[in-house]
Amino acid sequence: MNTPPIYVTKPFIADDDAVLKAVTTVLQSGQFTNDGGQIQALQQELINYLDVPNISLFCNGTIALLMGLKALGLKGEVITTPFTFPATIHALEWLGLTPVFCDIDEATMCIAPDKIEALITKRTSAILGVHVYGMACDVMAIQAIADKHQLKVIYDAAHCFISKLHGKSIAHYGDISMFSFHATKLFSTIEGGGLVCRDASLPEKLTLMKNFGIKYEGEVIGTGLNGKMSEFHAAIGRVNLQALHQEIAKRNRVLSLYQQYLSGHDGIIMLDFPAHLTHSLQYLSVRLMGDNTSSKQIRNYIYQSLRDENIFARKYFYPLCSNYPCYQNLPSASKAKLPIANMIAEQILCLPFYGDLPEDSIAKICAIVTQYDA
Ligand code: T4K
Repeated sequence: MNTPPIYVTKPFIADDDAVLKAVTTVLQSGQFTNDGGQIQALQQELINYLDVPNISLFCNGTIALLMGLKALGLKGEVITTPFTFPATIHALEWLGLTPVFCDIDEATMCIAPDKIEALITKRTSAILGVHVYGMACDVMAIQAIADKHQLKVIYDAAHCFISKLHGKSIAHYGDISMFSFHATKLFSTIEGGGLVCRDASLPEKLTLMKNFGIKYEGEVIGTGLNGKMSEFHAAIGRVNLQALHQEIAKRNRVLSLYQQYLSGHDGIIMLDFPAHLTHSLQYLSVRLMGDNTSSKQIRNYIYQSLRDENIFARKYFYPLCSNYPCYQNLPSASKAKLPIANMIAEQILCLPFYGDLPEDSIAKICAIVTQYDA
């Protein structure tokens, strides 16, 4: 095969000179990690960019989520969605919390608020929603349920760095929101993650937790781990943040080309962002319909047809977390209780989506995708 591969994404990074200069600055400073100047600067720049009250930085999104859940002191059961990346559910399991799977809403593919209350027990301590692909959970309905039952609300906002809901960053909703700054994310520190907290006292607690619980030299005041972001990652993040507007403009162009090429095909459903939610520009997912029995087959044919052309779409998030061997025996994991999630996981395909994707590649991808929906 001669054509170069096209992957689901291509990491966005600022130009080489800016990155090398940033790395050199860290090298010359002699401070490579442990809460140095780059971390402090990136933290403030992100607070300004997102217009959020605080942000704590971590070595990746998974550890950020794990530490956020721990900082909230959750116990027992957490109601969550099966339609997510494994990290979301594993973070619960690693803390000894029991995930209770709730079905998803067909339009948003996020946790279905009308199905949450039936799952609440005396052991429930929180609701963990995922803003899948940047579609927002119904944050108002979820908060109302949480208030009524005195539950915490955590959002996995890994896909939503630039998402604005009702005019403000999506991280304003819930007790804690987690961003991933992985290389595959729109804004990246190569590996990295961030937590935005409603409770203004939590960031200080998190600073201790991600540094072994060390307050001062010789004084450990709690159980901590190592969740720190390095100075190199922070420095690269800073130059990426400055250049991000370029990638955002390019992705908007790619998005509108996909919209043009895929419009008019009833069997291909693109994400429908409501007026009060900005597009996250993170994934280009399509739901491939067909009749009830054939949608999985169609999705898999298209996936394979693309691969045959060296184009690597992804089935995020198939299989569902509730169908993994480590979770499938949970009472809430039964397929009969999660009909929408099980259906959508077999229909979804994330197509290549990044700023430098050329129009002829988009046209080729869409020609393959639409061949089953004449
Ligand atoms: N919650 C949610 C809802 C998430 O989606 C994620 C991560 C997390 C939590 C956890 O956040 P982190 O702890 O990762 O910060 C990728 C990413 O590794 C993962 O961050 C992301 N979600 C997930 C949806 O996608 P994989 O297993 O698909 O990665 P991989 O290596 O197959 O990469 C996908 C494609 O990207 C490759 O086919 C090629 C391209 N690529 C990737 C990398 C890493 C590159 O071109 N260059 C690269 O350096 O998980």
